Order: sequence, then structure tokens, then C-alpha cells
Amino acid sequence: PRKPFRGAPAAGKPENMSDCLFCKIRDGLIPAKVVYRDDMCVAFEDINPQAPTHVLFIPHKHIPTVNDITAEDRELVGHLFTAAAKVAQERGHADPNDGYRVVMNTHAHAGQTVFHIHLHLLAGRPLGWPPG
Ligand code: IU
Repeated sequence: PRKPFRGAPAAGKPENMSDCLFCKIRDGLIPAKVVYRDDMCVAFEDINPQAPTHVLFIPHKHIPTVNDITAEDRELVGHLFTAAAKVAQERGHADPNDGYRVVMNTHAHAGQTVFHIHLHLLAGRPLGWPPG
């Protein structure tokens, strides 16, 4: 398994957002190929794509993991899915003969390496199941 990029935030200790890679991409401090942006989320091409389409959808709000999503984040998290579906459709992946996968990894066994939630959109090739 891959090593965590920054390590999981220590329990009970607030994540240092100024040290968050994806907060920096959100703010344009680190360059990324942004493909979609609105008032709630930003989407950009994954730097190490695992499929012909590999786009990451992040909320503007810094939320470290799925464990940290609260009831007040419901609209935000749902919005990540509608944004991902929109980009998938624009790229032709909404076709039943094509298809795509959306996934969020959480902590060590799932291989989470960046602790700002991100919805992966993967498409453009047959995707094996179950995932590794
Ligand atoms: P994960 O679910 O936390 O494992 O996904 C992190 C993703 O972020 C992974 O696919 C990386 O290739 C990607 N990424 C990126 O797009 N830009 C970066 O500067 C870094 C990681 I570091």
C-alpha cells in the first residue's frame, strides 16, 4: 500500500489547513489542471491518472476524511456527486455502454494519501471489481 502523503491528522487536533495540498490547489497556490469550479467545489485532473479520465472533486471546505463529514455537509457532499456526473456526461461516460466510477478513499487500508476529501471520477476503460 502507498504511504500517506502527509499522514493522518492526529486525533483531536485540528488539521492545519494552510498545510493542505488540496486547499492550496483550491486557492491557486499550487497549479493544477482545473476542469470545473463553482461556489462549492473544484475539480482537477489527477496528477497520476489511473484511467483515461481521472478527475478529483474537492469541496472548498476543508474536511479531512469521510469520518469528518457532518449533517451540515450533506448538500456539499451531494454536490460533489452532481458535479462529477456532469463532467462524466460531458466526456461521454454517462452512456450505458461506457460508464464510470466515483470513490472516496478513507484512511490506511483504502490508501488515502491526501487528507482533504476528494471524490475520484474514474472512466475511459473497463474498471475491475472488486477494486484492489
Ligand atoms: P487518495 O484517495 O488520497 O489516495 O488520492 C489522492 C490522489 O491525489 C491521488 O490519486 C494522487 O495522484 C492525487 N494527487 C494529485 O492529483 N496531485 C498532487 O499533487 C498529489 C496527489 I501529492
